[in-house]
Amino acid sequence: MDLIKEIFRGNPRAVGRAISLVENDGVGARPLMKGIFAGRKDALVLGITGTPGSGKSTLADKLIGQFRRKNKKIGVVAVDPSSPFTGGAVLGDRIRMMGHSTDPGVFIRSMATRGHLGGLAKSTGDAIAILEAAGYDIVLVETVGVGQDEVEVVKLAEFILVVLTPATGDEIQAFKAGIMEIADLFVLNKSDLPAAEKLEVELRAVLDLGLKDQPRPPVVKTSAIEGKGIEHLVREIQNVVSARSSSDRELRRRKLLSWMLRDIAREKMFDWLSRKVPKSEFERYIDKIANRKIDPYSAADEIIARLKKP
Ligand SMILES: Nc1nc2c(ncn2[C@@H]2O[C@H](COP(=O)(O)OP(=O)(O)OP(=O)(O)O)[C@@H](O)[C@H]2O)c(=O)[nH]1
Ligand SMILES: [Mg+2]
Repeated sequence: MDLIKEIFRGNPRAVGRAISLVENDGVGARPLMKGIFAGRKDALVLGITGTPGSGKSTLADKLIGQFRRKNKKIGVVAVDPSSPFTGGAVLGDRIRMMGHSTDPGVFIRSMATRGHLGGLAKSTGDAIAILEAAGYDIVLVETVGVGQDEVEVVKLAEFILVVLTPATGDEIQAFKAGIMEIADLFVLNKSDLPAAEKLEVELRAVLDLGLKDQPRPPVVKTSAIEGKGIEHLVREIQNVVSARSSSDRELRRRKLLSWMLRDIAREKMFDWLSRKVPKSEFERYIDKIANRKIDPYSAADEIIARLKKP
């Protein structure tokens, strides 16, 4: 089948095949993405991040339900950075959103790291673009917010929800670095648990300290498992999004695209480098570094200098 044409027609099988192709960086992946970008529409891309087990998938499931009531088509990309060994988490994500698996307005896909570092962000970015091309109005990206890689992935979203729960105590401390700054909204999930009030007080205190001169992102309490607070959450998301001026949105888009371009360029440079510099040369440098004959920075400079020579 003509994959690009079928994607633009919204054929979910074509979408699935295209995502597999970019995930494996298979033959045809690059021309495919060129075709996709040429006619892409913009969806609202929502990132959901938070510690393992904070209820991201349960929340995504409830958000899907809410958006479907508004007749929006939803694509979900659940990213599992820790694979290939933890099929369990991905399976859990799938099961938790199973209620929507037969709905043609919903497309759910999990993705795992196959290749090198950074590859995940690239293939997730491609998957988002494919879903946008297929006409999904909203794309949810679920990722565990722990490592740098995951932060990179969630930055692909134009609106980031950070999920906290009272179940894990030092979460707020951990989140202060990195994730805190990129949150557009905080979800206090599992608010049915006793320590929810305490967490809210702590979070607001941290936000007051950390974000002195900036507007505080909204904090919304939910109990995803009971479906509580979801309507409020959707309203808050819409409030923040619609309060953004079109120039704000444009700026954000450009930031994402420039970040994506850099990522692709970096990857291509690295491919090129790996082809130009034989493995044996790398090995020789590694020996020298190990024997303290040279430091890695100077070694990298030497390799680059050699490549620059005509
Ligand atoms: N008490 C309570 N439990 C919840 C709530 N939301 C989710 N859970 C439970 O928390 C567990 C983890 O939920 P998931 O939705 O899989 O969490 P997740 O963040 O997607 O987990 P990973 O993808 O593995 O990181 C499940 O047992 C859920 O039933 C909630 O609002 N209250
Ligand atoms: Mg999950």
